[in-house]
Amino acid sequence: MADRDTGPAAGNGLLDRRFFLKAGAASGAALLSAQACSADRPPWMRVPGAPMSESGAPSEHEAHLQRMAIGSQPGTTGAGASRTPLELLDGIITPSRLHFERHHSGIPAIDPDEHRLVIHGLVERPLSFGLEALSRYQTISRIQFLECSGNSGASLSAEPLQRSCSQIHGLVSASEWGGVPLSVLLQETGIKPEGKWIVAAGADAAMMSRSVPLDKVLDDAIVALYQNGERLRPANGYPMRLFLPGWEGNMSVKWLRTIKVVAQPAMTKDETSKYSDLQDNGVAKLFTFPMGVKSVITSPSHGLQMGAAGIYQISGIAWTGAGKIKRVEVSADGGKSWADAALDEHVMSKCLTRFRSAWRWDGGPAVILSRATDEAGNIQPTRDVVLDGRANGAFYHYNGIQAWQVRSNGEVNNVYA
Ligand SMILES: Nc1nc2c(c(=O)[nH]1)N[C@H]1C(S)=C(S)[C@@H](COP(=O)(O)O)O[C@H]1N2
Ligand SMILES: [Mo]
Repeated sequence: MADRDTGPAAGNGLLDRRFFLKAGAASGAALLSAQACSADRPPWMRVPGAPMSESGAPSEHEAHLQRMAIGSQPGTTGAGASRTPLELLDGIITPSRLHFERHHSGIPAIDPDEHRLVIHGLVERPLSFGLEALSRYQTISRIQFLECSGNSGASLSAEPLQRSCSQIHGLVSASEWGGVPLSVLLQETGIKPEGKWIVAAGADAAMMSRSVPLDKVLDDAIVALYQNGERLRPANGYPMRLFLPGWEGNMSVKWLRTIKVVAQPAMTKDETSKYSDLQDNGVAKLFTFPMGVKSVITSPSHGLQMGAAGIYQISGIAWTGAGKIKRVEVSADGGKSWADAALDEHVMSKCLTRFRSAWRWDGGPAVILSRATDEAGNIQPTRDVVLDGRANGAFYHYNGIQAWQVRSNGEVNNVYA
């Protein structure tokens, strides 16, 4: 095995990203003798298996795979969030049942036959669309992420909180979203020349409403009807939601009910008192729409236990509102040296990208981190850079580098590096 270019790529045991391709040497599997292969058949091979079913469910052995850190505002039931268990998943698609949820007043019980989407305001012809009418248009689908701009807000805490990756960063998920381009519906209604924004509102009791510039709407906004091939789940906007690829999740209004074309943003509560970032100088930044370039190592991460010293895969997800992820670097020595991680085959615009690095852990303490760069040239900032100029308590739009400290006993802690 002389010609391997799979040696060290950076400090503290980080190996070349082609290590797993070339070496195949990491295997933790035990070698078997031919005799052992013909050993007694296990019980499940001695009886016929279970029959078919109308709808699938995860293995009973995977019952721990659930949404995490579910919390509601005091005095409410459905105003809160649940998080995707990032550290227990691989790949880039979030199973629909594990997509994070963020509701301001719970999940409305909408009768799809009664629900209408009304487009009005500065249009030539106000129109009302039922689900059936919408379903006649040609739909498109794209695999893209949705991230709450409150995601990772826990990283603003003065001391690093000992929470899992999903507890800190689990307000991001990716799905195949299918639906009708909003531009197509606006062609039907026509837009008056003064129309420059839309105000989208939902059919929930919170009547979430957000202003969206028309450029974005005509670029890639869709009225989503499908999530991973099936109709939207109620929690994610059934029967229809606005989906704005790459932009802060709050704007992707669920249970979409009205779209009003307007000349100026409406300055709703959700774009002024909330989802804005107060600066040190007392001025609040409004309308931070695209989500910043970001990555996080999902494994190893806090709550996962390392075994014996040896070869490990460091794996995680990266994403950006600016388009595609171009590069992810990983460090195993607290940021002193970095090596390029391998990106999985599917690197798509405004989607999660899976990255992987090979690491020879020597069993000693180590601080591992990841840093993403996107095709627009944006580089994921350090925590200090994100915090610079922010007022205390301003917590939206955090995209700083996440560091995990691996301890000699195999525990993994959240640290600031
Ligand atoms: N109508 C309505 N739309 C909404 C919300 C809401 O509470 N009501 N929450 C918003 C927020 S803050 C986010 S992050 C996303 C979450 O979408 P999800 O629950 O499908 O993950 O929906 C947005 N759209
Ligand atoms: Mo959100």
